[in-house]
Amino acid sequence: MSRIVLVSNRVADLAKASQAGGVAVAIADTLHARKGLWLGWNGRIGDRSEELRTRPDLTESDGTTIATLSLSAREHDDYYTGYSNNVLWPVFHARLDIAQFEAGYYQRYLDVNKRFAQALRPLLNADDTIWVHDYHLIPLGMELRALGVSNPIGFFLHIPVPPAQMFLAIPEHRELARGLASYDLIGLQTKVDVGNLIDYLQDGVFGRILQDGRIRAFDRELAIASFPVGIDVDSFIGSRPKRVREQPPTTIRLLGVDRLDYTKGLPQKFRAFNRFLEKYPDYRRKVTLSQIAPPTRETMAAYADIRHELETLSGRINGRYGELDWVPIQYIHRTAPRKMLVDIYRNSRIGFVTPLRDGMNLVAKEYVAAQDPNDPGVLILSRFAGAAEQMKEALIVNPYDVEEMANSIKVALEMGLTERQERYQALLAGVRRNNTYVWCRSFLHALDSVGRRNPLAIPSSPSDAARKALQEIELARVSPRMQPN
Ligand code: ADQ
Repeated sequence: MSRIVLVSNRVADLAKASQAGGVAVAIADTLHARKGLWLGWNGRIGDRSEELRTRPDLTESDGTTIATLSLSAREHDDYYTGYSNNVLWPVFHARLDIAQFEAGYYQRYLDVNKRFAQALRPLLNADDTIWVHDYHLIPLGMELRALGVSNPIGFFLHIPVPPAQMFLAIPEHRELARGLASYDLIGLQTKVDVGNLIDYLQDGVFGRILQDGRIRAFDRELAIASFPVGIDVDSFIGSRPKRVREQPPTTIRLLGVDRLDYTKGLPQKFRAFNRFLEKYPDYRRKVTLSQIAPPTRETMAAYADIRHELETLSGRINGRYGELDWVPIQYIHRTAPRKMLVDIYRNSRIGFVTPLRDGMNLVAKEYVAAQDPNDPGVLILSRFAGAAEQMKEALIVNPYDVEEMANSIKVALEMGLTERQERYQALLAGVRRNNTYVWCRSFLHALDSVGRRNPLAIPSSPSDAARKALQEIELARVSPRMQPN
């Protein structure tokens, strides 16, 4: 089996991957099984001599080579904060209004991608399979091709693809499209994303759909398919954990767990809870919204604004409805240890997951996996989370409709045990079917098919992809940790 070479903006700590529970655990297992290499930014900012800038630091971890590079302060400002997070992140999440198109970040974004490619080139073997992750590295495949790399290269985008009209608003959209066309396989979270990208390639850069389903653009042929990201289900299921202390003990908990990001719909969620308390006064003192929202990207204005807005909103709602022995909104602005998170998921009657737009949203899947089968809670899920494409048995809501969300809280609180169990069982079956190992194996299976130069059979649905991957896993008789849930 060929070696797998992974490239992403940051490199995860492989020793701690199993605690992370999401995509990191499957990637760590794959790298281990295929004796891989992982290249990324080491998180440090500092200028190095020209010669050292393309020579990564190499370390070995359990048979995997970890190669890391640092960024200069200007690269960090323009490649990471600037183009990746102030242009691509907002546009891909349908926020054209806050994208900083005119700031001139693109050139350094391209330069860093070029430098990553130069650093990787000497480390590659002829039969390596290369897997590039996420929006920070769209041009990487093109830069590798320019250096003569002909290995199979796949790209997975963790965030959503916007409708074609929004993609066209990016001044450098053609260059980005040329970068995307350099890959053999592009993996996206949902079928909607696949449709959006194909529409854009057809409308924006005259791409053509070929008979085998691949797309021809910029004289290259590439496959585009959905591979929904999953979780390591078993790390969220266990013996019943001891209950976390409640406030007061009889309060029913609604739970939100989201990075503090303007895409996660937190102000709308707080307003919906406010409306619920206003409209259904009998529930006051009986229900608490616990929102755990660790800070990210704090130096950016849009993130400071959302933090300020949430502090004001929670203060206002708590001031209006709170009592000496009851706080309506517990707003916690930090990361919770994973073990504690599992306990909180299990002891929350409602998982309240209402992003305005999200590639997938793993919290929705983690919440379901952690439930007590005898007394499961209810998932309220935004229709604009990628997860909604698969998790149809959740209470699906429009996160812009505060009234609908307020009503859905009441529906969830009053749902009978039988209905809760039926929905939970159906949701859990889906979360198991499309777990993180299936995601990883099905993407690599498809990419390896491209590498063998066979006409790529694009899976017609995620479940087909999952089935194929499962068969392959069974045939390969891999170690127990690699087996799907
Ligand atoms: P994120 O935007 O980070 O990921 P998400 O999928 O929800 O979003 O993953 C967050 C992870 O962080 C979850 O595993 C969650 O448990 C953890 N987390 C969040 N808040 C936490 C807290 N307070 N304490 C501890 N852990 C916390 C991007 C895309 C998503 C896509 C993922 C994976 O934006 O749409 O689902 O990548 O592809």
